[in-house]
Amino acid sequence: MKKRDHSRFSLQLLRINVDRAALKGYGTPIRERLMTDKHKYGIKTVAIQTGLTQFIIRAWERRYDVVTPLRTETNRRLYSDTDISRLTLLRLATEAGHSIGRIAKLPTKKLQELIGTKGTVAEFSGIAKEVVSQEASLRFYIASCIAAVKQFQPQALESTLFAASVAFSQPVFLEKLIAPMMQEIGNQWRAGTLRIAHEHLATAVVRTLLGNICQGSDISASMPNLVLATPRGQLHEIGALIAGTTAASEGWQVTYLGPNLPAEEIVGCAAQNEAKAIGLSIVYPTDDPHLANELQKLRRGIQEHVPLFVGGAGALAYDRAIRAIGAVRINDMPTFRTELEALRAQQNGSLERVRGDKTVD
Ligand code: B12
Repeated sequence: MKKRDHSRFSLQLLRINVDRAALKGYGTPIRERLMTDKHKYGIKTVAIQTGLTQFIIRAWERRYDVVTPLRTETNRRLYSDTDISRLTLLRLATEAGHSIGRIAKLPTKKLQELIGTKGTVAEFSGIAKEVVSQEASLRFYIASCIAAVKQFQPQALESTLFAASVAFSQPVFLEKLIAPMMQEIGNQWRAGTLRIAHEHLATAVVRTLLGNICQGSDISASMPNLVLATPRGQLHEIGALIAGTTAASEGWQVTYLGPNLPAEEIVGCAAQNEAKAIGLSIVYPTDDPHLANELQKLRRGIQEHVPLFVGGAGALAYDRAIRAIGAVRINDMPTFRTELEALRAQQNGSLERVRGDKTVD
């Protein structure tokens, strides 16, 4: 059974690339650009890669001359990697609140500064190079996401997250972008700079995106099943979804049940699915007197050999109850990945042994 590529769910690799011509300023003559920069993308592809609509791209070209695509004999527009980079930067800058009219003519470097991605520009002899460090890039994606949330723009949040899911590996996307972004939203909510409505909008978009990734991927009957939920009384589910997405990329078939599930429901699903493991997320509250009892019910209901993993910011508070039922408390995603991998290897091993025995028979 193959593990999935961490960037498997990406439709196309969107990278913030720039060529030497772009670094010198965008106004390089067309003939020179032709020699250095291949114009090979139609407007549909550019729209997917930049997160802009075709309508906006045409309007920005017409009104602000933001890029100058070449034309085929049949008058179709053809864009280059540099055009895609520039349009992406313009989108992020406008989503961060800058007016397109004011920034349309800025050179690429200035645009990067504007959205906080001023990194060391790697100068190589090739054409397309990554221009921003991963950290800087993550910062601007998080900033753009929060800007979209502040403006109540779910589509902008969705397309920025989509672009980020393409730009980074899955562990980086989940743990260095989604998790800190949600934490930042929580901090701003507590500080009063974001409203509950902002947090709800962000949660809805993130929930749909992660839900689609973790449930919508190639499901094969041979993949072991992991049932994931949050126990009764626990309403925070993004951590569980991050764990589910991680498990899916490790080759598990994930059945995500959502938040606030009574133990008997988790047990029923695990039995029907012949689950090979169960994952729970605990965040808040951290002093629920009923939770230990829920955990015990769960342990009693599932088969002895099925491991139970418990993660989440609030799990430590229930450490005793977790130990008492022989569950494994997980502190970080790399550990979860290692545990899942070991479990799968162990199960593959016993399968091989069973097959071996049958051959002897
Ligand atoms: C979104 C949100 C909500 C949403 C949740 C919606 C949903 N469908 O999930 C709603 C609106 C319901 C909500 C409600 C409340 N919330 Co709230 N919420 C948040 C917020 C902003 C994001 C939560 C989140 O997604 N975090 C990001 C995830 C990625 O972090 P995580 O869960 O810890 O997961 C990480 C790891 O722990 C691990 N992990 C998690 N689970 C699992 C499972 C397994 C198996 C594994 C291996 C790993 C793992 O993976 C993740 C990546 O590293 C947080 C802010 C924050 N700092 O988290 C506040 C926060 C958790 N909420 C808080 C509070 C106070 C509340 C309310 C009491 C507010 C109120 N006054 O009503 C209620 C409580 C409701 C209830 N009865 O439980 C506080 C909790 C403080 C505390 N611990 O004491 C926080 C921290 C906000 C804050 N800064 O004050 N909230």
